[in-house]
Amino acid sequence: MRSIGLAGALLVGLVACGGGGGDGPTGTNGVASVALNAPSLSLLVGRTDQLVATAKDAQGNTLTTAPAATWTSSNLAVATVNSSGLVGAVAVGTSDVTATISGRSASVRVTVTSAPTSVTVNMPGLTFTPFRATLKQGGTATYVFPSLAHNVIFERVPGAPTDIPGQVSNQSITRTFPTVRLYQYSCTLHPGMDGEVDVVP
Ligand SMILES: [Cu+2]
Repeated sequence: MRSIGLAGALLVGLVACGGGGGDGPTGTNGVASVALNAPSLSLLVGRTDQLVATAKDAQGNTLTTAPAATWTSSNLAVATVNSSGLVGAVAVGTSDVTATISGRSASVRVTVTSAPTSVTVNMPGLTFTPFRATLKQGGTATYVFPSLAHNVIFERVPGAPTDIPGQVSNQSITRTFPTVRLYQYSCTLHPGMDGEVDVVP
C-alpha cells in the first residue's frame, strides 16, 4: 500500500512537471516533432508508395489539429512526392523525402531500384517459386521443369505469352513479357499450383 502510494505521488509529480514546465523544444502550433509511417522506402521504378506524417507534441502525443505537412524530395530525378505524401519512383538511385509541419521535419531515405530483366521460376513440390516474379517490361521468365511433369497455362489477357502446355519435364523453357501488367498462370495438372509474373516499366 505504502509503495503504491509513493509511486502514484511520483507519477503525478512527473506529469505535473512535464505538463507545466513549458521548457520542451516545442515549435509553432505546439508541434515538437514529426513522425513518418516508414523508416525507409524501397521502390521499383514506376511504382508509388504513400507516406504519412504525424505531428507530435513535446510529450510525444499526436497533434490532430496541426497543419498538413509540406513535402519535398532531395532528388527529383529519382523520386517525386506530391502534396499528399505520395512518393513516385522515377529512376534508379536514392532521394531523401522530407515532411515539414510548423517548422519541424522528418525524412526518409527512398531507394529506387530497377526490376530484373530475367527471372527463373522453379517448381519444388507442387508450387511455382517464386509465386510472384517481378520482371522489367520486355524481360524473360525461364521455367525450370523438374522430373515431375507440369505445365504453364496463362490467363487469357492481352500480351500473355504462349502457354507451355501438356506434360513438361526435365527442361527449361523461356517466355518473354513485352507488356506491363500482372500475368497469372496455372499448372492444369495440379489444382492450386498457380503463379504470377508482375511486369513493371
Ligand atoms: Cu504442376
